[in-house]
Amino acid sequence: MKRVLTGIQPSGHITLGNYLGAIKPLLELQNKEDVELLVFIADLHAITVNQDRQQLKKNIRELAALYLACGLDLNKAHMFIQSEVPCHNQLGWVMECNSYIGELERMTQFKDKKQKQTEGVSAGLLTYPPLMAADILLYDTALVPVGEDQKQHLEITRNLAERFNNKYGETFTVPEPYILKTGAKIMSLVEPTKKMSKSDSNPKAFITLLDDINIAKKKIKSAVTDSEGIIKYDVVNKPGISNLLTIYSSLSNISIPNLEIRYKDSNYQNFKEDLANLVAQFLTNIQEKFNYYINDSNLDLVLNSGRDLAYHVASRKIQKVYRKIGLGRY
Ligand code: ATP
Ligand code: LTN
Repeated sequence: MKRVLTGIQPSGHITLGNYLGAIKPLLELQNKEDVELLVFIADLHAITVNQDRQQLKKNIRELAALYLACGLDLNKAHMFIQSEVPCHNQLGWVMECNSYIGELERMTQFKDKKQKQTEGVSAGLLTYPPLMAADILLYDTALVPVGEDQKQHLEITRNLAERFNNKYGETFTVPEPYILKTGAKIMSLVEPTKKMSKSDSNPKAFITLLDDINIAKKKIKSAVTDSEGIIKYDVVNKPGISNLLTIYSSLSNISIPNLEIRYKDSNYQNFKEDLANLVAQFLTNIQEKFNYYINDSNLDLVLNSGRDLAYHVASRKIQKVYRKIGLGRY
């Protein structure tokens, strides 16, 4: 049985980018036989930048309900909150001690987020990848469904696993990223050469799964395109329309070439109208389910049982790691 694991930060509501880049491939894997999914809310990662206490608490709960609303099957999946399983911090420290400052400073996400920080850069922003490596390696994860932006973090995770295995003997499974061909990098609706990000200061740049339906439709209709008026996929010269084609294709499972044929004689207005309706339909469906799960008292039971299972698996790995290193009295 293969173990599949992924996490999302509760730094805001999940965007269409998060869904298409991380949740859609997760659901695809869920439908295959012989997999066990571990899905978690990466709250320890979220505090690498400033978070408001009340908002963070709310985001954590809403993210849990959103995972379920997206179609997580609890017969195959376990969902938990990262900070409730202290083994993540324990292995995180070990991974930090096996990482080099130079390799962490080269991470694109660190460089980007460092630039955006106005009130000083936390050390956690730099040591984020070893914590992410710990998240993955604790569970002998085989596959990690993520968006394109996390490829570099997966690479460092693989390096850390191999480095540890070489130094202390076989301890960790070396994981593979699982990245879809279409939808792994959804771009901002305002600046289509920039990644869509839930913490963007301009809310017109992203659509969240909990956006008001009419506002979401407006965001699609006002998305930046170009003045050529031809619906053609060309990331370099036409990043805006290419991004909308990617969103359309990922949501409908119609290939981009087929969409180009379908809209050959059409215009941006009609194309955007159809996409806005498709997005609206998708969001309506998720939001109906979300409203059910967020008010369901079972949500806590699901999170409790996910936490217990995660702790059971992860604490055994921690003991093994501590023993190999020579820590304490193991
Ligand atoms: P933040 O803005 O707080 O950094 P984010 O929106 O970038 O957050 P994360 O929580 O960092 O999202 O990422 C969760 C998952 O969603 C990761 O697997 C990531 O690769 C994926 N993801 C994030 N943004 C996109 C995007 N624009 N397109 C496709 N996948 C994405
Ligand atoms: N780094 C990811 C979130 C994340 C994650 C993980 C994803 C933290 N730990 C482990 C997959 C596996 C992000 O938010 N960009």
